Amino acid sequence: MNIDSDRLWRSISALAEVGAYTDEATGLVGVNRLALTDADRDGRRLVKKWFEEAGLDVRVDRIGNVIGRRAGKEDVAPVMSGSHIDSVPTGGAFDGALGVLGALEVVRALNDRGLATRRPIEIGFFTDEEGARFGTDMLGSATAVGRLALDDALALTDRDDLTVGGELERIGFKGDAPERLAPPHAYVEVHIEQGPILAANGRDLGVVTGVQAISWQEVTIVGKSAHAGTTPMSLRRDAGLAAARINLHLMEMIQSGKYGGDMRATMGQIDVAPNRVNIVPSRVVCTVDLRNPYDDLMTKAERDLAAFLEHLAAQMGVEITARQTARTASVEFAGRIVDLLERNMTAADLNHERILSGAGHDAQELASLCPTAMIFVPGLYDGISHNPRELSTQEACANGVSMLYEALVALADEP
Ligand code: HGY
Ligand code: MN
Ligand code: MN
Repeated sequence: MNIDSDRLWRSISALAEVGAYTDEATGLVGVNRLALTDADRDGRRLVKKWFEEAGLDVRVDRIGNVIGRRAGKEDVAPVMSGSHIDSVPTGGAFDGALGVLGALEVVRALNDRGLATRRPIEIGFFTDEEGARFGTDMLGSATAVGRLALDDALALTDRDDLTVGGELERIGFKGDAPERLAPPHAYVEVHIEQGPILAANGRDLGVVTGVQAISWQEVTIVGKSAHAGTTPMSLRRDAGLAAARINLHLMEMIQSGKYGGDMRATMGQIDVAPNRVNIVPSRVVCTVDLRNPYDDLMTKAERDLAAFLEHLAAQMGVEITARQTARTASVEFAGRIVDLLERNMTAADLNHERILSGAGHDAQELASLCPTAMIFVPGLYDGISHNPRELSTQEACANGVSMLYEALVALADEP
């Protein structure tokens, strides 16, 4: 095999210890490296050290992305790979980490062989891909490609009103390298699938053709706190009930089929105030995460939801405001990179299929700069992710990273 499977697995296991926690419900050990926390800082330090030990010229940019450069024979546009090492609070060892450590393993394998490539190879991890703390996903990579303005990104705040800029400063990763990337020659990312398809179809790997549209909204509902015992139902302005009706309406929208058969909706965050047993809730801040492979159906769903919120506010006598916190259209990856990955997997006798990504990834941002595609590695337990049960096998990860090696080396020798 062109990479060292044991070394890859050791790196994945070592990084998984940073931010490790025992999940109360299951007793499983998961990963909590929420963006720009001390755990993320420790993970960043570890991986940056590994980058330096691999002889890379490492830079930290102004949004905290960390990129390592392996010089090529010629100083031309690099081939790039990477992902993220921040996690959701209930994460696993593979989401993001596999892409960063897989890219590092490719560099380490090239170093073992003393193999020089025509083009430089750059590998890295992008800041706050998850968006679970500061509210918008792919923060670092979106800033690197210019979809988000640096100052807006630095000013984003978490629930405690701490800013991205302040937290980058605090953990020592507010770099001064320019964050805007010059277009790489190509970008390839390996990632765990985070879904059930590849394992169900008995595939070794997936060739990712693109990413579905993503829409995140923060919905604020303002009603009136009142006594739970004395206040007649007809006099209530119950923000908690309004949130429940919105959540139910999301399910009814899905079941209507009007937005296609693949739309997904999630109310992942529900903060209720005053949050006491005998007080009618006066205020709820909740989130709506919509996903749809089709942009037109996503736009239709957003529009219909906005109309429902207006109707519900009038009907229940509450105020409802919605703030868009993330919005990316569907992205189609480059056919020539998809074809290259498929050819390599066929040559390696690895059973594969084309797959659309249900999750967002840094690759979808890089796709606006250069020819881009992804390799998916199947997960176990229906590919569960954003859950400490997230798991893949050493063999599957090695297969994915081996195909990453083939792709990066081929692309790095292109004229
Ligand atoms: O939400 C997503 O799709 C990704 O995990 N950030
Ligand atoms: Mn990820
Ligand atoms: Mn994730």
